[in-house]
Amino acid sequence: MARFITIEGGEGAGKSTAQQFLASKLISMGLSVTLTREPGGTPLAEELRQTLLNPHGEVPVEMAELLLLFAARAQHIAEVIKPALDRGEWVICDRFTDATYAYQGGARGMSVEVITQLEKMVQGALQPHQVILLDLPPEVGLERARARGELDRFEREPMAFYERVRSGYLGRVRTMPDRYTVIDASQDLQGVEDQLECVAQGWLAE
Ligand code: T5A
Repeated sequence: MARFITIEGGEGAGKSTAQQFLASKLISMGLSVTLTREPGGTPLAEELRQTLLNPHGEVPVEMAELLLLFAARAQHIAEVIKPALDRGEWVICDRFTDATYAYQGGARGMSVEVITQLEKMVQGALQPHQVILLDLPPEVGLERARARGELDRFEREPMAFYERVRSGYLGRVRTMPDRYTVIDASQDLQGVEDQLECVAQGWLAE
């Protein structure tokens, strides 16, 4: 049965690494898996990603940033996510709308009601079956991100911004606990992967 799984967390939390690990586990169990990411996932959405993450270009105003994220999402859902789910595949997406609530809602302070309206317009009934939240203190994740080279536009905010992102995610976990699996991402990679393996085994046992 098709499943839509999203992986969330702050900068450098280990989302891409976790995505690859989960995919290898699911594929070894005989499942078809589509890996994708947000913003991005289609040629047009990847162009919008470049615009959004560019640290040197014109800075989008908050509403433009929000609308560009949902424009990319609309394209991504129509071209990649829904077709893969319709084919019966598992879709593992590196970030989705929970990131919008955490970054644009929690950290930028944009209206949650506006985000919810856009979510309904763009997604209809589509929601992740499960969200994996890789939680860690922002300074740990930023250190990992910095070790990789030039920082994108979202990686140049003051520390308070990332604290609000983290609180935004954890606030959503408190209100919708069944939606999330929270993993302590500050532990070493082996520890994270052991927990992810348990999560994958649990899905397959359902
Ligand atoms: N955004 C996105 C919004 O504001 N709103 C939205 O709606 C959406 C969808 C996208 C940016 O867009 C913003 C948020 C983001 O800032 P991104 O590339 O998706 O950017 O996000 P980043 O967090 O910048 O992604 P990164 O690639 O930097 O981080 P990952 O994927 O979380 O981390 P990963 O797996 O690449 O790992 C980073 C490094 O840490 C190591 C890895 O080997 C790698 O070197 N690592 C570990 N080291 C030690 N212990 C562990 N447990 C480790 N796990 C990984």
